[in-house]
Formats: sequence, C-alpha cells, structure tokens
Amino acid sequence: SFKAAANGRILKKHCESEQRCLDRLMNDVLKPYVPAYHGDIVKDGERYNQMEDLLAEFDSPCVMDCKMGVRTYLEEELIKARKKPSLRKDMYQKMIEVDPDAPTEEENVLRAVTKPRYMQWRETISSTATLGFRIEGIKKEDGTVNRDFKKTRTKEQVTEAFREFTRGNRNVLVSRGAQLTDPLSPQVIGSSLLFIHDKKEQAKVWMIDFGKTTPLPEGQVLQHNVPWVEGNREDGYLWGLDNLIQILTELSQK
Ligand code: 4IP
Ligand code: ADP
Ligand code: MN
Repeated sequence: SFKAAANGRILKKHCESEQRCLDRLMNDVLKPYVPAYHGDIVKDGERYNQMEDLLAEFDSPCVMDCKMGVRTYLEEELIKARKKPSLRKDMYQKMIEVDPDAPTEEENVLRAVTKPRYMQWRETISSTATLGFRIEGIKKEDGTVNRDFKKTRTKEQVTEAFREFTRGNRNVLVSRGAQLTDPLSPQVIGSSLLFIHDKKEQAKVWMIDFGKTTPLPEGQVLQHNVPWVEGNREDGYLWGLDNLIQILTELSQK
C-alpha cells in the first residue's frame, strides 16, 4: 500500500481517519515523535497521504515494527461482526497456517472466521494480550525482512528478539519512550512504534500507522493503562509502552 517517493517523502494509500489523526498530530505535543505530514495527493489516479520518509537520514537502517496496545481492532468491528458476521476465508487460511488446531469445529466446517475472532486469536498467541504490544517484523541492514513473530509471546521471547535487533549497538537501547507518556486523547488502535538504528549508531523511535486511531465520543477520556472491557474503549497503549520500556531497560543493564 506504499509508493516510494522522492525528496525524503513516502506515499501511503489514503485513509480518512489516518489523515484526520496526522492533521491533528501536527499541532500536538506528540509532533516530534510522528512523521511530518504533508497532506494528501493523487498520483496515477490513486489517492495517497504524503509523509516524511523516516528512513531517509539513516545509513543501511535496521527497523523494528512493534504494534502497540492490548486491542488491535475497533469495538465497531466487533458490533458489526455480531450483527452481520462476514466470514473471512482468508483469515481462516492465515489461522491454520500458524496452527491447524486453532479453528473450532464450526469454523472448520465454514472454512472461515470472523475478523474479531481472528484478531483476538492473534492477540493471544502473541504478546499483545499479556504485554500490551507485539513485534510485527524486523528488517535488517541487508534488507532482509523477518515477519515470523506471530507466536512471539513470552517476555523472554520478546527480549530475545530485541537482543537480536539491537546487537552490537548499545545506543539503540537509550529509549525515548519515557517522553512519550504525554496524555493521549484518542483511542489508539493498531498503531506501531518504529525503532530504527544504523551502523553509525543513530537510533530513533517513532509512532506510525494511525488508520484506526479515532476520536472518542465527546467527554470520554481513556487511561490507556487499564484492562479493556467492551464499551470502555480502552486501548492499553501506555500499559504496553511501560512493559516495552521495562524490557528494554532490563536488556540494557545486562
Ligand atoms: C492483518 O492481520 C492485520 O491485523 C492488519 O492490520 C489488518 O488490517 C488486517 O485486517 C489483518 O488481516 P495479519 O497481520 O495477521 O495478516 P495492519 O494493517 O495494521 O497490520 P486493518 O485494516 O484492520 O488495519 P483486514 O480486514 O484489512 O484483512
Ligand atoms: P499499514 O497500515 O499498511 O500496516 P504502516 O503505516 O504500519 O502500514 O506501515 C507499514 C510499514 O512501512 C512499517 O512497518 C514501516 O516499516 C514502514 N513505514 C511506515 N511509515 C513509514 C515512514 N513514514 N517512513 C518510513 N517507513 C515507514
Ligand atoms: Mn495498519
């Protein structure tokens, strides 16, 4: 869904809620931690959001994408799936590729699952449900990508992946995370922290992917660090961030 762009910018397939969020972030205390947003453009008949290429200043960067929060889908998707379940054969396929025993008997008959069912299953086999974040992928400096983290669930497994990612570059562990604890006003779902470092020992962390970061009903505020129960819209963002910082701190002290 990306198009490489010149002049230090990238184009991401347009998404209305992401645009609204990026617009707001440009006037927010979090602005230093998100890619600069340069508005939407149409190219070859497709609409894109135009933003800063975070990799531009790095020399053969290593990149890690961590999806934040205890919940990775919107409550609206849950309500929709209950009213009018749309059966996802693609998600059933993705499920049995990881674990042929995961589907229920009914799901095996249908050869399909609902989206919330798939998303919840992904949350529990990874560290999302227990740690409030999960590793989505790592790109090494030689360009090879590893997306094989679906079952990286325990604190030990997550720590091991971070050790591998940060190997030989101690500066990487100096996290800017503590500065990210300013109040977050929307619900932040499916957003990632992007860790980038390179052989020059430059290291940065960015917040990306705001397609499912949506404003709350008037008057509602979230704590971002308490359990989610349907209706409270909590996202567990700060809870996951605390766990992530703790793991990185312990790793840097070893
Ligand atoms: C994907 O599952 C990711 O959760 C996607 O989120 C999500 O897109 C996809 O839902 C879902 O199939 P896998 O990672 O297991 O493949 P992201 O794009 O943030 O990685 P949404 O649209 O929910 O963000 P569908 O409905 O797009 O397939
Ligand atoms: P999606 O909504 O399709 O999941 P993301 O916004 O999460 O898209 O981006 C997917 C990947 O693209 C990220 O893991 C990251 O590696 C890369 N990426 C996203 N935004 C940027 C950016 N501004 N600069 C450089 N790389 C980016
Ligand atoms: Mn996304």
